[in-house]
Amino acid sequence: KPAILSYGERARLHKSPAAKALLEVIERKKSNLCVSVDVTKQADFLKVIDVVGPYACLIKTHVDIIEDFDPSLIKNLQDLSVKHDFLIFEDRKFADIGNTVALQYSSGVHKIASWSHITNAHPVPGPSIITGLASVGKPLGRGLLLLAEMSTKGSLATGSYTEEAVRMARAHDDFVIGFIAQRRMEDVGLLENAGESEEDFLILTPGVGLDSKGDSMGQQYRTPEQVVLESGCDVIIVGRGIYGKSDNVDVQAVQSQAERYRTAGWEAYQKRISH
Ligand code: 5FU
Repeated sequence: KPAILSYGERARLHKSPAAKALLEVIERKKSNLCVSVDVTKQADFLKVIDVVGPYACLIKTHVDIIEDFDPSLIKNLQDLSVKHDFLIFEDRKFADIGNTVALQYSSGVHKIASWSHITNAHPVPGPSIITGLASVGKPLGRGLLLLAEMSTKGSLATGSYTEEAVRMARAHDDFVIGFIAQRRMEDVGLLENAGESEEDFLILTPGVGLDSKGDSMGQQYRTPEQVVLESGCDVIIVGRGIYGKSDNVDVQAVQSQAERYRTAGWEAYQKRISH
């Protein structure tokens, strides 16, 4: 069995500028940790990002939950992304017809395509959602993730839905760089060793926690070891496990949790590639 390629080797082989950039940051910072910063005030948002930035390859946002949003937030976010060397992923979960998602991606208050290196979409409308988003994002060198699975109890994204998501991605691999999923999905034909063929989709995985199994609203957590080593995923996405309670940001605690998850994710990856 050939050795599993490192992030750095995959970065060299990858054709997508967005995927290549992400794989390069992962290798450079030795971090496969994406921090999800789901807080509602600009000041807290920027404070958490400044603290976790050194430990993260990617910062995931839900920009529409910021109550006091104004365009300066984007400039500050971009400055932090340069200062700490991370990419930005707006978790927008587009789900409409091509024409509408193209407008939602390019326009409105948030102008997501202008600052978010990576975004995501539900495959539910069919392939036209990808072509709609690609019409905006591809010329900018952006990358798209399809939601092939979700972390929540009772998710409908299973079985043939997941398979179709993979098929849609393959047909549009000039813009789709990977999936939000819970595992490598070898049963639907993704190679265990991404990068071994021409095809190399990234698997980014939410629902990661070291101290809790879930929340009261259907979220389910697994550990970095389960996600990266046992399930073959590439990037762990961690929110509340790191920033804790959003109404009271404890800088010291946030920093030590970011460090802890970064170490756990990287150790799981090192075990995976040495197998
Ligand atoms: F696609 C998904 C999914 O299947 N599960 C998720 O939890 C996305 N998420 C996001 O990851 C969700 O919207 C949150 O922003 C984040 C998980 O946050 P947590 O605080 O780690 O539970």
